[in-house]
Amino acid sequence: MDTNGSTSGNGHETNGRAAVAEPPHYALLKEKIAILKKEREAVILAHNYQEGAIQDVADFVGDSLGLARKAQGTDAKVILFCGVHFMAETAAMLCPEKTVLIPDLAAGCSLADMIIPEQIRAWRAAHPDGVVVCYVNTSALVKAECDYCVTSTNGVKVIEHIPAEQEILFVPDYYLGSFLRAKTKRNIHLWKGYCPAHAAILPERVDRLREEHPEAEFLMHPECGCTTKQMDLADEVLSTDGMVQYVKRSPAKEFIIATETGLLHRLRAQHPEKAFYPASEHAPCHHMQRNTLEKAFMSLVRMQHVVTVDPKISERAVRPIERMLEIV
Ligand code: CIZ
Repeated sequence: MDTNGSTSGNGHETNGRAAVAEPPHYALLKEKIAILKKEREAVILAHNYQEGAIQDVADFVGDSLGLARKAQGTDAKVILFCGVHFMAETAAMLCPEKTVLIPDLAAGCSLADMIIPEQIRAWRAAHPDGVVVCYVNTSALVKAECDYCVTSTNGVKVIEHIPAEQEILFVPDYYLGSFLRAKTKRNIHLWKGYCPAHAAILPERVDRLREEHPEAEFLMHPECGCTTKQMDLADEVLSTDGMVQYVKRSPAKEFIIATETGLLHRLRAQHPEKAFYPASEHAPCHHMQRNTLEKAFMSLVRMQHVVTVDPKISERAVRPIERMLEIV
């Protein structure tokens, strides 16, 4: 497998956690997926939060921005998108000529569900001069109402690109929005959405881990809610790909990672000599976990589940995404 997002995990990582063996049938399933992928002329894109076995069969593992770029750049006919629905929608909008599949159609996003188009229209009406900036964790229907899209990797750059005097309405993640407001010192109004997986990361456990591993660097995702008071204590506040890049550069040997636990697979596979401690054992995203290796296999067998976006919605929803891609 690739690359920048490459992993070579075997399900036996020990750096920072007990070894967990993969089910015995996974080896055969991985071989079958590799054969089917060729037959279907497919590429497999997997988000950093996907389970390790899916990351292992992927051609590219990354964050939503990296995956969107890979989707745009591939000449494969089929994209098996192992992530959640809004990410597959983005790939479908950027590559309307390709078939985009998702292993489980119910792999959604609780954060994205915290705002609907009518609420954006009402908020805009109350702030007629406001520019609406959405986090990538939003449905195509919501993106169609927005001016700019951001990811946690590029949020600061995109906000800084917007004229300084402009009032900004940020949806849906309150904590990422607070982080961007603190970083850019801009006039940003915040929607009060949050990610339940990141909300499950409790400051008490972070405090305990920091005591147990005083040499460890503490890397925190900006979606973390309860740990917001610890932002000042974090060595870095970073997106998932930001964490991957940071760990590569850092001489530290131990890290406390405050984000969805799927990222640990990639970090451990890339740095078997370093130890990674999850800031919460309870931070898997249940939507991400709906995709399994079996379902990825069945997706390629049955060419299911095809993700499409109504062209009238897509025409509007793709604009904030393209604006973002032009800036970063
Ligand atoms: O942009 C993404 O992929 C998300 C949702 C998180 C991150 O930090 O990578």
